This record gives sequence, structure tokens and C-alpha cells, in this order.
Amino acid sequence: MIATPPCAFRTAEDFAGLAGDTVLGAVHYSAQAGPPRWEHGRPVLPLHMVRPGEPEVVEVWHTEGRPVRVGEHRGLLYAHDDEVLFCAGWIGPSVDCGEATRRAYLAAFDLVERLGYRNVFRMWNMLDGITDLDAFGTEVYRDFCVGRGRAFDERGHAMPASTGIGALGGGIAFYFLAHRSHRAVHLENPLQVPAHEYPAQYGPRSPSFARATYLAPEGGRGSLYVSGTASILDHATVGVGDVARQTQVTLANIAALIGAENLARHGIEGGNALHDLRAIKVYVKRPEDVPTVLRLCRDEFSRRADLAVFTVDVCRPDLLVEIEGMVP
Ligand code: 3EB
Repeated sequence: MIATPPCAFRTAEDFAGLAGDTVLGAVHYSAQAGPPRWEHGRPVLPLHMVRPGEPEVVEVWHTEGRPVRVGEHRGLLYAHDDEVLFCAGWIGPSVDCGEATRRAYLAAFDLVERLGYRNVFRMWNMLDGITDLDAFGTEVYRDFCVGRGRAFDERGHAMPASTGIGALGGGIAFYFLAHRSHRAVHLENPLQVPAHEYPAQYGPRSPSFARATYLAPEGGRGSLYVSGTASILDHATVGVGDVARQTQVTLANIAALIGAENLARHGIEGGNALHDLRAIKVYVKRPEDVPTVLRLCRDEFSRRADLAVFTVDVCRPDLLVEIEGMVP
């Protein structure tokens, strides 16, 4: 039995040719967004995060051969294999995205309760126009945080590792992973204020996520899921206007988060370095900054890691880069 569902980044052609029974679910980064759909009998979430000329990527979450069951719950499409649940939802463009987010998250919490996958260990949220003003004159991300925060409060659910990032179209989409039996240990970063304690200057409701989540099997080594991480120290953006500095601060934040000292602080043995990261996603706000960001990343990351780059907005107007990954 393995502790974690393996994740691989594939081309659209490779995904089309995959045997469906090795797949739990997938996320298709392309030029079109919409609700999750069935492909190979599995939930696939289409995201508009690829510009003309950039390659499409399919992020595939695999299963280890146990039978997979699938279903639909209030617009959420899901698949589970008795250990891991993959679930995708689409909020779409809406006037009140906060309330729509609250409802979608409540449906997600209903689902994990009902199916018995209570250990939610990783969530992703992709928001079109993330820093634009919505119908209420509030930034979309801030309204999103209000709705998401209400859902967490109402269900009293622990906050897992997460990503909140821009998209090029399609309203709000999200997906998450949950485990039936493995405990989820949520980590904070000593270099950063917990996101749920950000002061009010960043919005009426602080974001509901942990900096990382460690998924712990009964015995042996677990796997570590690193949230979208940016150039934030304490709660402040550092390196405003300087993409190289922002990339360095972001990498240092991740290194501190996954290193032995911080794991020990959370009662976890071992320690990881940047070259242990896999399934890395790098989000860069300005396309012209991609070479600079990638040069700094390639010095630190393993050549064996799958790495995808998306040129999308980040949740604060002054953030130029955000990076995430996992240690299997
Ligand atoms: C930050 O540290 C950068 O709202 O789910 C990173 C990861 C960020 C997750 C989220 C937001 C989220 O605040 C932004």
C-alpha cells in the first residue's frame, strides 16, 4: 500500500491514450474552462490557464489498482478508491462569488462526511480576474475568502494546504484530495504569519489554508503537500517589483517550511529540501519574467521533477510569482 496518490504531468495526447483504470482524476490546463466532465469514466476539470502558444498540461492523479468508484454530488464530480478521494467543482462566473463559493465548499464538506473521506489534505482554487473588482466593488479573491471562510466555520473543518491563484477565464474552479484513513497534519511556516491570521488590510476575511499538509500513514513515512507559496514574510509582500528577489524569498519560504526543523516543530520526523519536491507548479504573473523565474528554480529543483509553468495573476496585485509542489 502506498501512502499517496502518484501525480504526473502529461501532454493532452498522452492523457487521451492512457488506460482509464490507472486514473483517479485529472486537471486539464488548456485555453478553455468549464464544469468538470467525465473522460475515461473519470472526473476531469478543464481550466483556462494556458495562453496561445503555451503547451497544454494534464495533471493526472493515479490510483494504485484498487477499484475506483465515481459519482456526482450537487455539481461536484468525484472518484475514490477506498483510500483517496479526488473531487472537482466549478463555481463559474457569478455575481455573488462569495456566496457561490460558500455553497460549493459546503457541498464539498457534505461529500467528504458522507463518503467518509474526512482527512482533506490538499485543495486548489483557480479564480478568473482574481484581483479584479466584483459587483460589490471588492476584489474577487477577498469575496472568495469570505465565502470559503464561512463554509469552514459552519462545518468546523480543519484548514488544509491550498492554492489560490488566477485563471484566464471561467469564473472560479476548484478541486481537492481527501484521505479515508491517513491523518492530515497541517503545517505553518515560522517565516510567515498563518494565513488565517492575516491582518484586516488584506481583506475582511483571512484566507482559510495551512502552509502545508503532511499526510501520515499508520506507520512509515508520509507525504508532504506544499501550498501555493509566495514572497511573503510575516504577512507582508517583499521584493515588490523585483521578480528575482520574489522568487528567492519564495524558494527560501518553501525550504524553511519543508526542512527538518519545521517538521520537528509539528512532531514529524525527517526533513526535506527543495530538490525533493515533485509535481511542481510555478505561477508567474508577467510572461516576460518566466525565464528569470525558471533559471532560479532550475538551480534548486531536481531535473526529475515534473514542472509546469502558468502565466496567471496571483492573489495580491504586488505578487509576481507563486510556487507549489509535493514531497511524495
Ligand atoms: C499567500 O501566501 C499567497 O487562498 O487558498 C497561497 C496559497 C495563497 C493558498 C488560498 C492563497 C491561497 O497568501 C496566496
